[in-house]
Amino acid sequence: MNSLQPILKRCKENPILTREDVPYPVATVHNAGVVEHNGRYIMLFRSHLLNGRSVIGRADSEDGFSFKVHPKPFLTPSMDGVFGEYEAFGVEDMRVSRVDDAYLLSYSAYSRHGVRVALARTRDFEQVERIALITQADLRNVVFFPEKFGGRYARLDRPHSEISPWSIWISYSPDLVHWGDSQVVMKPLAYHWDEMKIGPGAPPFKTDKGWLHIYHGVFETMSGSVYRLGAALHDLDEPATIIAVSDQWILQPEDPWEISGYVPNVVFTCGAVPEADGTVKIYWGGADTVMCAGTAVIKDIVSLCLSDSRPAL
Ligand code: BMA
Repeated sequence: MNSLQPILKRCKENPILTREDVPYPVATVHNAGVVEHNGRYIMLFRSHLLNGRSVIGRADSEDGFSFKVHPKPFLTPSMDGVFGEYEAFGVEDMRVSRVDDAYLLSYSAYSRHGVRVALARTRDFEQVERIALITQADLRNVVFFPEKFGGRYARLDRPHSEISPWSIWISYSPDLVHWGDSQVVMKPLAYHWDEMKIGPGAPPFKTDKGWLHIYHGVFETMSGSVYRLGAALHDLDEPATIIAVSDQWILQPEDPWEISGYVPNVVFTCGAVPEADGTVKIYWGGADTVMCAGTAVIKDIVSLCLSDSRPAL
């Protein structure tokens, strides 16, 4: 892979969604979960409101690249009960996974108590049912596997720690509410593009060689952090086992709207849509300001993981 023949090809219409496309006042459009539903692509994107707190908006598309935003936000902080207490500072970075006959929505819930992850569910993207706060503080970036393992749901997540660089963990649940059997599956690698911290990105999707997970990794430079995207393959039956992690990143900030914006030098994914033709559409926020998309051939990413692999732990 090199920048002349990238494995992940940027869409020439990038950025595909900006704040100018949103019919209510927002400062940014970024970090969106995306899923295919009834032949349409649904994007659930984060926006900073003009007070600096975030809400989730919805945009729909026929082709996965050209999106139209709904007139009202899809999810705003709850005003009631336990969700009201823990979402008061905003809702961020939603991921969407189809599991069984419903879509699971996980998002960061910010409050004066820290950041934790909430789980909601929808079947039609009209009615949204909040289910539970599924982590304590401080933890972000929950993505669900689309299938169960031994009857249990599985998720990847990213706890915060002062002892270890922030790493990717797996947890299981019989009912989506109670989670446990947690273990670390992948850690940042010293003096490497993801040495500072890593976190789950898009929900993993199935390939014939394993579950492919596009994650984010961060490197600290003299002028701040650089967020890039990488790829890891998890065992199909035992997702806690990582088969391979690509030594190289698959995307780094290069376009002007990735290098400069609300937070410079950031590409951050919350969603990828695998297609029947063997390609995958990958979506990322550029500089926490705009939404971008690109496509890759799935087997090229899998081959990169398998042919040029670094240790997971
Ligand atoms: C992370 C999260 C993301 C954000 C990224 C870059 O810590 O806050 O939502 O995209 O930083 O600013």
